[in-house]
Amino acid sequence: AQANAADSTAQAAADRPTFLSKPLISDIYTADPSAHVFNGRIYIYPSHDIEAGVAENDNGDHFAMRDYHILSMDSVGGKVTDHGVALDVKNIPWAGRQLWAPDAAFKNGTYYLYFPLKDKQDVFRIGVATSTSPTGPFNADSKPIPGSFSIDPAVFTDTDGQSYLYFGGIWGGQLQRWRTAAYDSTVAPNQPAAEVAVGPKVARLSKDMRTFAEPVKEVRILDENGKPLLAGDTNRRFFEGGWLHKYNGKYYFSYSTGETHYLVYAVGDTPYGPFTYQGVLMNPVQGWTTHHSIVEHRGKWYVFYHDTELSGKTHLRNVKVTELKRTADGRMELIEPMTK
Ligand code: FUB
Repeated sequence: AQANAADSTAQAAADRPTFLSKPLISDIYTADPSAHVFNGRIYIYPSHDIEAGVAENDNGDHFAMRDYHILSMDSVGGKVTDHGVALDVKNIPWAGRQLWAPDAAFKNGTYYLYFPLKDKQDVFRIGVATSTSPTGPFNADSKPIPGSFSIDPAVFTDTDGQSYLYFGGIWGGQLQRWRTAAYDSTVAPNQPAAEVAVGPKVARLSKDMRTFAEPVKEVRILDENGKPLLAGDTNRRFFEGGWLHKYNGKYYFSYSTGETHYLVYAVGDTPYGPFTYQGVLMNPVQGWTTHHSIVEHRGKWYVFYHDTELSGKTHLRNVKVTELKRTADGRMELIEPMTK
């Protein structure tokens, strides 16, 4: 019996995954890390996961987050500082529930925090809050951004100073319910496989960074033949968590494929696309979701992402970072986040 117990302990140890990177902090759960470099320092704008006691379902009700903490570090590998509560749902006038993945931007002396939140009608909208400090505290505008909907805002500021807000996520993120200008809660989460997949959205931001300067546009993601990706192409089509960065004059749009668990990317010639699918950037992590950002710091590029190493639970995640490497022609090298 003793030999059997030793065998099964050894087997359990052998079955445990080996992770590529360590959690950046372990005293709170964090996810969806949007990283930016402001004044030479790395700031991370993550979700703050909590055990809210809400049963798990396909709508993501168990992701019942209530505030944001901002993290910062001087450099990757350096000490990570948790700056405490930067924005609490109780201080957002239009709040219903669920503070999901945020992002941030800086313009003309002000820091802008963009956040998805369900309004009092249980419809996801995107709000904005401002601060004079990258770590807050942030003051939320009294209403969401007019015309905004769904989740996962990501701001990209181009070299000409124009800023764009990318957003959207299907299933619990409600993007599929906006096939027309009117919200329709009866639309099924999964589209018929042969339809063109619902795409993420983009709008240029006004100078005030609080409103859209133009009607919201669909971001088109094409295959190698110039055809739009189809809904049934679940290994490649957009699910949620879009991120835009520029490298060598090209625009890289990366995102999560959701239930197939990949981070993938597509490349285009303008911030609006169209973007042509290129391949997988990161293989599946431990946990159902992964959500990432890509940022350059001191001449190296990094991918911030999350998994569930600390908790083993889908809704209690921890943020991580790893270096992004590219081939000479600008392709991203595949990241393997764990060995099993
Ligand atoms: O954190 C809640 C949701 O999970 C995010 O908005 C998605 O991107 C996924 O990471």
